[in-house]
Amino acid sequence: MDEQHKSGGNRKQEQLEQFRVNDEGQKMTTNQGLRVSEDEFSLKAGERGPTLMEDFHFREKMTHFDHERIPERVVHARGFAAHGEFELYTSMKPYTKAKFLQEPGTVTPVFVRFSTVAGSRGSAETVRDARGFATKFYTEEGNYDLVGNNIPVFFIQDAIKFPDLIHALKPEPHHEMPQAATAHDTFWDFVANNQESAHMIMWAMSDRAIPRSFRMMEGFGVNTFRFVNEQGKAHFVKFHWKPVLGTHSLVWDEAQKIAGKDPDFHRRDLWESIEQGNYPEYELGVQLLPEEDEFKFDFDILDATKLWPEEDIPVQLIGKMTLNRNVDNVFAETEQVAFHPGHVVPGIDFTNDPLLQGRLFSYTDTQLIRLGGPNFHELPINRPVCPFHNNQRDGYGRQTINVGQVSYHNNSLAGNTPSPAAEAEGGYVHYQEKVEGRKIRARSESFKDHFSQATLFWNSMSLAEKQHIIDAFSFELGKVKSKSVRQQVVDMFGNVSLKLAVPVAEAIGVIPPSGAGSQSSKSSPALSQENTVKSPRTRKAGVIVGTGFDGAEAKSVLNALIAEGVQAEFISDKLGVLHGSENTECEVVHTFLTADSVLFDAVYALGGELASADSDRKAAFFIQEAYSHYKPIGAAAGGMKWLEPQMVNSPGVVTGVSGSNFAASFIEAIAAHRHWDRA
Ligand code: HDE
Repeated sequence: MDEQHKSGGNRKQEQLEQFRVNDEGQKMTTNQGLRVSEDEFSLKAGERGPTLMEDFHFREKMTHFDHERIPERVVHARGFAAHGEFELYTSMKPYTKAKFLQEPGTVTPVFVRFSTVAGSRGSAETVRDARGFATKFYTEEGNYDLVGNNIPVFFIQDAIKFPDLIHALKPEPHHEMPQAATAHDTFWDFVANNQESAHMIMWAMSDRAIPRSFRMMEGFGVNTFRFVNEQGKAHFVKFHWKPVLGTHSLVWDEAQKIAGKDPDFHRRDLWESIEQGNYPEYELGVQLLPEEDEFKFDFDILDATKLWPEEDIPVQLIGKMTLNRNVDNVFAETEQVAFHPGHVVPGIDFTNDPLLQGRLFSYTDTQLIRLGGPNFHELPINRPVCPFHNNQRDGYGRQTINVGQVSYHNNSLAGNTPSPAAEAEGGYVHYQEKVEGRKIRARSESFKDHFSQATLFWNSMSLAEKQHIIDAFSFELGKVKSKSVRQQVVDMFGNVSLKLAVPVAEAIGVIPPSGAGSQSSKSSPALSQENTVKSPRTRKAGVIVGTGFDGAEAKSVLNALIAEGVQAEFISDKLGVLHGSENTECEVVHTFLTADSVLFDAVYALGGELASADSDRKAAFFIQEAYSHYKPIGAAAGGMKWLEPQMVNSPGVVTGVSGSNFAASFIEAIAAHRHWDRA
């Protein structure tokens, strides 16, 4: 194996380095390289006179500025990205000949963009929505894009319905409201009249749609792909990303408040984690299905509204991705990156999944308008790390200088090159699946069950998760003005479970559905976040502190927290250094004005004197709000004064004397993420 590749000597970073420019310490020039002598005043006819046409510096500067914006993505406009590496643990040789999946230890540079779907580029990040999870692997055989979401299924079964779905989901066209939200009439009208959406809606109404962090969400390829090995044998494959920190969510009230307090909450979390060296990690999983087993399930494996239950088809973890470098420039990298599920390498192929088939058209098409022409593959972030040669030429912004006379094939003047490569030379050969049929606009009967897996998802949820789903439906439909649409949706979800539909109907003033509802009791424990990894690492604890705090307690508790990877930040009524007993001091980095409990995972009430009774009220409110969001709260001694009596002894509230096992219990409470049994 190429040594550089094996060690991960990140070839993509080396390539990008050639394009990075640091302007610091340099003289200012025009784009032509001419040094500029004055940048404050335009060239005028007299000090109080009109600006002259001749002022090329003014014209260049202003023209460039006037053209700075490009269209935002039609979906997934709001996103944030990072660089990293993927290292293979387990050879996939028996299943695929993809080179980057052959030898354990192989390291491939990656670029990952996370996004919301509905909102525009400046929208808040903690809205209820699916999240995009798109990964570009810069492999030796060309770029491979795994363009996934954090939800394993999709709203529709056939790509032709995508424009309808998105029109219904985006702000309503007559008044352009609401922004980045599905809680409006057209979205729910679409749902009720396109019932294939039932399963995805269950996920969208669940906690999955309000992730705590990009670092704590799963990713899924959604569509069914195909692995093809050296011998030409194929397996169906579904891709998964499993976050090492587990899959965790916010609560809805908190998510809404964060949207105002810090609309950049998710990108800030990703950015800061990488800057601090807390590199986000995800394991890559595959579910593999031999072609012979295609028809062995009670759902169609090509239907993107269905998942493959992990208990039936296990997820094999084959490698790990680590995000270890922030971008240098969001526009150049995050905005200009162009993903496409059709960017594949030998050994990875498509299936007849009708959603995937349509995606294969849409992504390049959209880049042409968004990135302004056919040469977007030349942008530094999109360039493969291997050479590329063909007879494509010209177009806006062309950068490559193709030398020579010949730009066609077949030719004799260039020895008939560039020439197609044989399969053995790495030429991509499409899997020779046999297909036959009449030309027909129809959907297979095998795609017609829209409710069984929606019920499977419901059955798999814990009690708390079920209640969150009921609350989410009640919120969303509560914002729908059309009573008819509300009724239709409730009737539709009566097919999933009456335990869901009846309380929702009651909450939104429509008639509860009659009928038996689903009788299925099948569940898939892997779907519940109750069963995810629990870890205190990288959790953020807000430490409420005043002057004269207990220095001994602070030292012992904070050292214990930090040792487990918890990040502690001091909050008080003013910024600056505060002194505690035993010659201790701490630096307050947030005030009750600048911080809010929704921006923390846990609160530690350390104690000390605040400046006024008003500050004490603010400290108490901070804790109350965290409590209402089921967050862990710790108060050993001095901080007890800010806790309400009913909090003491309730789940996830750790009190006690410092020096006992207070710190250990508090850390355990932080790892648990939220304490739903508090309700
Ligand atoms: Fe996309 N999708 N999509 N999508 N999608 C786009 O491409 C489309 C679908 C996903 O961070 C667009 O470059 C169609 C499923 C992500 O840059 C566009 C259909 C999944 C991103 C497009 C789907 C996705 C996009 C808009 C139905 C999960 C953001 C901008 C057949 C597997 C990538 C762009 C990034 C972006 C089309 C459905 C994931 C218009 C037609 C299912 C993560 O081409």
